[in-house]
Amino acid sequence: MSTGFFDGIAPIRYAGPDADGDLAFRHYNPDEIVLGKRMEDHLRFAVAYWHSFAWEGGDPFGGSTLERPWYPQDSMERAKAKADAAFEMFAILGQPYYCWHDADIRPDQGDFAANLKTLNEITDYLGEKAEKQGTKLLWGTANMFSHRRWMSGASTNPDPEVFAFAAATVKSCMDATHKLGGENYVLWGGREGYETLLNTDLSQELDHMGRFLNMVVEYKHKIGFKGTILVEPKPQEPSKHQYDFDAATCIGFLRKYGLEGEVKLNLEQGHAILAGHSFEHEIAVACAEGMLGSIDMNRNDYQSGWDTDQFPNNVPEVALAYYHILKSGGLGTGGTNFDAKIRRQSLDAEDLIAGHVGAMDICARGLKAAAAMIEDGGLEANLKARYSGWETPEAQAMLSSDLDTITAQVLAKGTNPRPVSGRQERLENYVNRFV
Ligand code: XUL
Ligand code: CO
Repeated sequence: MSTGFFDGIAPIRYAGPDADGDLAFRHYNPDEIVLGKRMEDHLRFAVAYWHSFAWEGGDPFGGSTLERPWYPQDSMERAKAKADAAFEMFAILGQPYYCWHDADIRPDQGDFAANLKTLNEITDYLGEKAEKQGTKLLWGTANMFSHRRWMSGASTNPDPEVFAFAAATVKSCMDATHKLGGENYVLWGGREGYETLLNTDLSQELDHMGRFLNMVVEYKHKIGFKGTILVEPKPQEPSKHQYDFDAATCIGFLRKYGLEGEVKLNLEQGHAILAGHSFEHEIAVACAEGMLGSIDMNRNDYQSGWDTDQFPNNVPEVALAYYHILKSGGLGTGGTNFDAKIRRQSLDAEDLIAGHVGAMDICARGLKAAAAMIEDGGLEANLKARYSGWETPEAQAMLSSDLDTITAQVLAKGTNPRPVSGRQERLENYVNRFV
């Protein structure tokens, strides 16, 4: 049933770079072939249900600013109205995928059994709509950070009853994701961390988190879920210290608990910035280990230092991210999820549409620029030249040698390396020719 919220907004179409008006795609052309594959199949866009439909416009200093026909979000009737509006927006945008937390889609009825009932009911409803419309679930996840029960963590909570509640919650969300044909399942541990070491046994908490994730993987195999299990790094916020700090920390954690072949990473641009990294750094670290799973394409404000979850709007940043993704073979079962929200002053339905349209266009431009750099091969040729010294048999033999032998060779040859330019400015100029 239409809520009327998006009435008057026509489906967004590709109209080329000279299109009139702001509600048209200038670059995102789903059927355009890029490096032998449809643009839509490279990018695999997803809408984040929480920001677009559940978030009411609050910030740390003020409550709701938005008005929506499905507020207050406390009944099954309005949860269904919210789903109706969500699917209307997916259709207007031509979005192939969406993502949810349990708490975004169902009303909160208090205890576990009641929430399980509403989760099952609403996911049946979403399933029928998805089937009709052809919209797919990129991933499902459990919100184990908003309710006060999670304030000291979920799987890392000192209270075993909260661990049990978390296990049951994740099982219910994995079941729902599986039922809807979800292509991934995500765990982001916003409260899996600590506020102060004065009350925290860090080593026990990490062991519990490792065991919990193993249970998730065991359950995935038990139910025959074919999607990918993903963890999403973030250094802090809401916890002061979050255990899944960044890609490198997560990879170390996954190896320690024997999960490196089972779990990949969902990397978010804004989280990379909070960790003091660039997005392409995080992507390159994951790719180097074969652990890139999916991306959340939303930036932070560079001055405020918060997780502001804004739609992407910087082509060079996005182009470098997709460059590393394309180089490592693409997103696989993952996609480009806009874990992004409009600003709290952006009240209108058109603002929500425009945020996504701009983001989709920016990603299309970034993808095309990345593909052009790959086809041109300039960066790859530079890398090959820079490391070409390692192609000789002597250099390769050194890697299985030892310090004594190498030192003797240095003395015998009178080795005295001549530094060569890293050519950074020339490479930056090269990239700027494509973006
Ligand atoms: C929070 C965040 C989450 C995850 C899913 O910063 O990014 O929305 O993407 O729980
Ligand atoms: Co995210």
